[in-house]
Amino acid sequence: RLSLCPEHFIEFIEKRFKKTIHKVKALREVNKVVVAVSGGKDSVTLLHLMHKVSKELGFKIIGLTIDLGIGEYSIKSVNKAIKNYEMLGTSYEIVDLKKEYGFSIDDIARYRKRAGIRKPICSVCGTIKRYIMNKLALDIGADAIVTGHNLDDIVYYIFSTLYTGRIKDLAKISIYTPSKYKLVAKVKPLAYISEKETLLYVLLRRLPFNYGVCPYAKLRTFHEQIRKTSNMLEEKIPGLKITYAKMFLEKINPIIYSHYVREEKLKECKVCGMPTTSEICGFCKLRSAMGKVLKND
Ligand code: Q46
Ligand code: ZN
Repeated sequence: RLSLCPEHFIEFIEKRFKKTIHKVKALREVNKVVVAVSGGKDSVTLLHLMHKVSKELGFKIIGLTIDLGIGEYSIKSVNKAIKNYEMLGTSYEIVDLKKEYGFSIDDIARYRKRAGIRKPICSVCGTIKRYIMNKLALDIGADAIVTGHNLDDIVYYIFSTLYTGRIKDLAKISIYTPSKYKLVAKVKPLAYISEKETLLYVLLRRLPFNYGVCPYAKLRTFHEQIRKTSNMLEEKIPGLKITYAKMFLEKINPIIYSHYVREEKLKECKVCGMPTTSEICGFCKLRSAMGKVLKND
């Protein structure tokens, strides 16, 4: 409900960001942190805020951008991410999915059915991103990975897991996931900052970002409906989204987590050595299925 001038809005966002980090005690005693940067408004905001916090708390950040191979959208996203790294003088890694692993997200969209992949594109894309983030963090010995999930994403996860009755997934929603056997800790420091606020932040600070939308995002119709509905409610009841997310993450989640989540035993994937609950990890299965289809094409 605040009316702020540009300067105080920027200050307000920075304060909220730091407050979240201190609250979840996530970035204490870390030396190296991977910042996942797609080049969109959320991750560009994340990078600039993390850059500031890393100087104050004394740790090193390494940007990670994955070139997913989604036509023009990926070209623009990677370029914007690099512009921001160079602006800040941050070290970074670009992982080209096609060059590194032989397939792109566009290949998945085209050959998904032939490869026997039943999951929606965005769900496959999520698996790929999580795998690459964790692999890089392990390879360089990072203590944590921070991602640009914002308040709207958190509200959506809560709503969709509740709606579909995925209680374990609901219980796992959190701002901070500690590390366990070869899975590097994950932090979502933008959890209490909305997408409208990250957009304002990058615009007011005149930061380069890709304002385009991934062409596959339109396939997420349920996601879009929830987004529209929660924004409509927010207009009528300002502050609803943040109250909803805070109540869930801070009051309800700790109770249901201890009740529903049992520690799964992780082991090394027989192909790549990364952590998995089965013999071969989801990423290797996907890579092998895509490899076969692309070889025969
Ligand atoms: S990049 Fe990947 Fe998103 Fe595009 S394919 Fe879906 S998940 S929409 S954040
Ligand atoms: Zn594997």
